[in-house]
Amino acid sequence: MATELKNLSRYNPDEIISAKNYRFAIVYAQWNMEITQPLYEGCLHTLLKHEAIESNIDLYQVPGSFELTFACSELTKTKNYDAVIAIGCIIEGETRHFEFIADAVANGIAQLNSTQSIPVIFAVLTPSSQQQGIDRAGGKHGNKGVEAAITALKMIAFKNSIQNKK
Ligand code: DLZ
Repeated sequence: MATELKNLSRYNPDEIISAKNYRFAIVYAQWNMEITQPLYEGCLHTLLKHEAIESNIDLYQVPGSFELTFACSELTKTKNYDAVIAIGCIIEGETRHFEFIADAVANGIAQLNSTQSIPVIFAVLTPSSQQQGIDRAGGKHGNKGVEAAITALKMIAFKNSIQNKK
């Protein structure tokens, strides 16, 4: 799945619901912050651009991507958010640590999505190099944080559409 061929940072804003009535949590990992920070900023600016109210967006930090699952799990259980957005960047290293962390967080967040009813958006990059991460955090391949915000709004719209059919 080549992300360079599917850059969702470019989208039609008219097709996206207003974020005005919704509450968001953005959780980002402090590892590789030179990448997670612009991802978080892109995400935040996009929610605000779509009329989210600043006081309805809470920011949380965790040490590394591995901790994102715990944080998102707590946030879906204890707070009244409409969407939780998990941001991390795991850069491939010389050992298999990369695989363990990437698998754990992908599986952890997938499990949250199938066991509770708040969408948890997966904005965790797994680049082979720092440059690949930078390219996707406001660089030549867009900003995956922007895409995460749009995905959150699309999932809220999806949930609304199901509830309206009840
Ligand atoms: C330990 C570690 C390593 C080697 N690499 C990364 C990384 O590239 N990106 C990331 O977000 N976190 C990394 N971590 C930290 C783990 O996610 C976690 O914080 C520690 O293993 C402690 O549980």
